[in-house]
Amino acid sequence: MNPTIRLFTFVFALLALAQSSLAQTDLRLWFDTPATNFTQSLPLGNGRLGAMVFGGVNEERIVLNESSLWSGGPQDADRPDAAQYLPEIKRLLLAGKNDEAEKLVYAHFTCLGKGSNRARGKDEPYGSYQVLGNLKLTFPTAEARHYKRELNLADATARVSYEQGGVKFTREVFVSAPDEAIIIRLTADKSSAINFNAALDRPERFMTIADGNNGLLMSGQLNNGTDGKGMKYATRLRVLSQGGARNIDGNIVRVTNANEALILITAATNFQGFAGRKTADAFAASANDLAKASAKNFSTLRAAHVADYQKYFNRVRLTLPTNPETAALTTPARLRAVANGANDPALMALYFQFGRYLLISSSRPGGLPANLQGIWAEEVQAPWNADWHLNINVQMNYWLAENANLSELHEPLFALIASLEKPGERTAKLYYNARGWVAHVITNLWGFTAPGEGANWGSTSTGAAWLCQHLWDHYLFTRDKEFLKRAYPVMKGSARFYADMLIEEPKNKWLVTALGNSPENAFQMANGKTAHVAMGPTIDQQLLRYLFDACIEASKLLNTDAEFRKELSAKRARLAPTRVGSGGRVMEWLEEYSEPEPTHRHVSHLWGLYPGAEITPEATPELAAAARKTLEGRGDISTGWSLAHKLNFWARLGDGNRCNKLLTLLLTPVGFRKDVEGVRFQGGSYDNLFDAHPPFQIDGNFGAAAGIAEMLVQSHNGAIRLLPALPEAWREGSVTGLRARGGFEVDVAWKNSKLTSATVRSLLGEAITIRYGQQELKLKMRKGQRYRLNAELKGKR
Ligand code: FUC
Repeated sequence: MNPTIRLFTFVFALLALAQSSLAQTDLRLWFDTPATNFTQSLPLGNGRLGAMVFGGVNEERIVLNESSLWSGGPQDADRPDAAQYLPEIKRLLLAGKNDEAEKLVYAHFTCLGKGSNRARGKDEPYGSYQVLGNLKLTFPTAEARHYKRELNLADATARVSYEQGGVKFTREVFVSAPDEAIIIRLTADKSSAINFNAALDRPERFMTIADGNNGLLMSGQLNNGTDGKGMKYATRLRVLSQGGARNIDGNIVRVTNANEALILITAATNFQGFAGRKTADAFAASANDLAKASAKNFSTLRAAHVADYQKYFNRVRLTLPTNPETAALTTPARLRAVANGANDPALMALYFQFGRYLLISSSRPGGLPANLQGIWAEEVQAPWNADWHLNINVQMNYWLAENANLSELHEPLFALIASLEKPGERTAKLYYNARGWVAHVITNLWGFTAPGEGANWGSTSTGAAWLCQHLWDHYLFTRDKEFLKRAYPVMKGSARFYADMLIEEPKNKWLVTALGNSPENAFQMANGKTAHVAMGPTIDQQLLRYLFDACIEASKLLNTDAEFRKELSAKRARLAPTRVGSGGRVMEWLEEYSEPEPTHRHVSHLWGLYPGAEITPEATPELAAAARKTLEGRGDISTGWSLAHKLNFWARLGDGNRCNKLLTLLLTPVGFRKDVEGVRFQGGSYDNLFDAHPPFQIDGNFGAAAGIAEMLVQSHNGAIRLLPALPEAWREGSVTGLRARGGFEVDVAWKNSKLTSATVRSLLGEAITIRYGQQELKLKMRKGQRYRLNAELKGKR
């Protein structure tokens, strides 16, 4: 080789190497074995229908879900005489007798009846989200080789493949939103090779019968906790096969010697509440969907699915350095490699996109919001009833909706919020004798707004305020005035409630919530007793500042409610401020109590740091320093969602390396470590990247994805910050399509840990300040205009 060519070859090789470490992130989760349990199976969904693919060779199990399949039913859980006890509860709180107040709350200010029945509400009126059933496919038993099972986030399809007796078998599974069906195709590379039986079952309350000459119908009715006549559902399966034979044997479909088979599954319930299909007849709806889907061929179904999915998914691309030593490993092995110290930023990029994938698959406009497990559950008694918890969890599910460019998918949460207004008005009246509406800590499909059954956790009264933050934040991102017109009355109703329930505390004459509860955390009083119920916990005050500000602003924008605005402004000015305690940490309550559990998973008093924005390093450096101390005191180790919350906190504090540490903890395989830094650690990731509380709880997946976006671009308080929390390990990379408040779309690229270029597209034509480190640029673009800037924030339109 002549020297010039050699030099070129060398340079090209170098370039290729640099490229390969930054290649487009592999968007696959994959395994070389079938799943032996739920948290190894692969989730698919269209927002309403869910499927978890186990991929067994001799028996395939696919767990089926339908998002409205809840037991329980509407109930009156409000105590009619609760308000009678409120004056005495307040008196005790004002006198510092929180433990006595808490006793009274237990006796008279919880919900009526069993509430969530300590998270086991399936046979109570509260109910539980339940599994729809299992599809079981049994195949002739034989040894398999070259087994592979994968979920590709690029096309939202799961694939299982293996070789048996020289024949390569493949299964493809996806859940189509346009065709409202779960679609499974079985193929082989030799003709007449496909043999299987298909069956449908569920743990209880089902009957499966033949449906025509190539299908099954599984139906039943769940317990409503009163007369047993709860939700009705129907699941239908149809097998379309080519070649060979097909017949029905009782409640089994048998396929023999086929060339190819297509299995279609549809399902519906008769839920006609605030969102979802609203079909009175589950039998008719599932039959209708099935008839429509089976009239199309596989490639038509597949093309429609991919196009529909990609219109959301492809909006954001994230590329982080690939580690050649881990890139080729199966997903579980990759998790273990990272836990053993390997650096794998690309796995974090995959985890980010997995979060986006899960939201696209579990939350679609017109549908129900993602619950504690999204839409995926294999039990009839799901953990915590897989309900909507309002003291962080359902909100965390939606933290990524706006910044990760999935704004429309936020809508199911708004539908849930609006649905709570009416029952919440009754709760507000009966408990607090207040105007407006309130929701506490838990809610279900049935409009539950009463306090939870335990005073220690169920008495947080600012669930509604936290929900309303999502309405305003959606407006801040989109500036959608029509939306604001619909959302404002709901926000106003919530603000009205709190405006009524506030009381004046004696020491500083601040206005504080009463009663309140800093989510689920206990404190020790001077008398040595432990309590949870308090007036004016810090989180409440931060939430109300946010809500009142939002209502004041919105009422101005909509030119309405001048009187109410005045009332809110006056009360807002008197809300207890966020304060720093003698230990230099943010105070969680009005008093400096000692804490029985200093590492408690909730870090509620930093709500103002994230998702709120009243604490920032720029505007409130002392509070930001106190927030740091608070986080150091709490420690990093906790449940999955708590790790995700801390990730967002550290992103706001601008500490990229700490974010990287939290992400590494989130990616630690469950059970891999017994303790970290001397603290018992159970959280992390399951093999399928589902977040572990434990058990599986999806909020951590969503919260972590939001946090990764927040590490790269932030947009609170009127400025877009580029790369505010970049870890050293993410030396180079790029992201495109993140959203910023004010209607902006942002792309960023960096090298050697420094910004190289960014593009800001203005969708609405608003003025904006761009920040990178200490540099600042004020920009005014026209609607639709884009601005490309370099590392010095200099650029061109
Ligand atoms: C909150 C948390 C718990 C759990 C539950 C579903 O109450 O405090 O850790 O995540 O929700």
